[in-house]
Amino acid sequence: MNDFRPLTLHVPEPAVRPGGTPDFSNVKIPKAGAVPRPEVDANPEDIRDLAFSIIRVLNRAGEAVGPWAGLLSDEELVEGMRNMMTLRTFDARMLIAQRQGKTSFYMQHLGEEAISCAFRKALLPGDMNFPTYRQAGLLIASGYPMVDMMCQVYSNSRDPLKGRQLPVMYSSKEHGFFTISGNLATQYVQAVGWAMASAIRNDTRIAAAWIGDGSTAESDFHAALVFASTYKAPVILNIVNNQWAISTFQGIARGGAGTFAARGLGFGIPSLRVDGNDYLAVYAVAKWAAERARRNLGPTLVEYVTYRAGAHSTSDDPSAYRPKTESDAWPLGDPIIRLKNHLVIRGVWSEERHKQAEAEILDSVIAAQKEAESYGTLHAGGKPSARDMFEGVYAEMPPHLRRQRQQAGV
Ligand SMILES: Cc1ncc(C[n+]2csc(CCOP(=O)(O)OP(=O)(O)O)c2C)c(N)n1
Ligand SMILES: [Mg+2]
Repeated sequence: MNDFRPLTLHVPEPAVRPGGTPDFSNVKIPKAGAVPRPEVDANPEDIRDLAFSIIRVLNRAGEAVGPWAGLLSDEELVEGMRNMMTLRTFDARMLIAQRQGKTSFYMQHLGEEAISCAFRKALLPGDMNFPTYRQAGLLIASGYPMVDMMCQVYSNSRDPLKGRQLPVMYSSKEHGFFTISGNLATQYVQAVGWAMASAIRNDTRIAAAWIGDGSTAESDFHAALVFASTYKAPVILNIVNNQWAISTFQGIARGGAGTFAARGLGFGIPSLRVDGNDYLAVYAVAKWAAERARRNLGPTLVEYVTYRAGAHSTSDDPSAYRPKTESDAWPLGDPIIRLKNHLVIRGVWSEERHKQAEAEILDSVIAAQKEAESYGTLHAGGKPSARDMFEGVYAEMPPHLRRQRQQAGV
């Protein structure tokens, strides 16, 4: 016998549940421009604070302020705006297509467009992303044909992946977009391995790993950080903290660390938090991290603070686990509206121009969709050939597969 009380576990709970008033008082937001910009070769010990703050460039008035501002030209920012608007329009059309039964599944980026679109600009040709399913902006911002993306979503006769992947799990070596795996976090170790291989070959190409807040709870995440830290691999370790992992709030995977960025500190990896809804801040931080990797200074961990405004996927109903108005209460706003306000202040955008761009983009997305649908959708028209499933795995087809192909008569 002893005097101890029975042990209990601590199970974190989200601040509010459906029916409650949204509460983001736990998200401490510094003023835009307030966080210093260290040299890329700063001693990691001296910049630990960056893991607990939020780097922001665009202020409430839409001005770009502080030491992380001033890196992009008017033309580049307008291009960024169009990329984000294209991604949002693409998402909206594919969501409807899923409801119409033209595809089985879709995942949208609503509210997170700035992250993948701005990050892509900081990379060079040959660099490789190891993305999750919520970074299609990497493809859009690199000029990957939208028709090919749609054909993948429809699993039709022109699907570049021949029906082998779940919709939205794209792959394009040429566009620096490694094949997406549905097994969360596996891409994190692969990214670090790819980066190490690049260094072993004395190449100059760098890698970018991507993961969601929830998936950082996977052991692959931690294994990747060990290798990246020990060998100073040329990799950018991105964590997209969109507050939710399907119905699980970020407090579960975050644990006691305070922030996701703080995870990097125990590995001696410079770790930054950035406003994920601020196109300029995302670009500035990505550029800083890319320079570190390219100058052989090693990995950088970046936490993008954002909010998943849409459902997790077309199979999810967020009203079951969070207040309906929560996304309106998100204090970092909407990335498209924020960049729009900034462009208006710079004198290179206007309400009319915005409406015109929306109409043009919608026209081009609809045109791409018409073309993609002419090659088939889930239940109608062309499909990948059954013969395709025997191709592309072995350099020379083994006899047992040849026999199976003959039996299938394809
Ligand atoms: C290893 C593994 N476990 C669970 C799942 C099921 N699953 C798919 S997405 C997801 C949530 C991931 O949340 P997060 O990492 O925050 O990314 P987000 O969807 O918010 O972008 C889960 C649990 C899976 N695909 N793989
Ligand atoms: Mg998440």
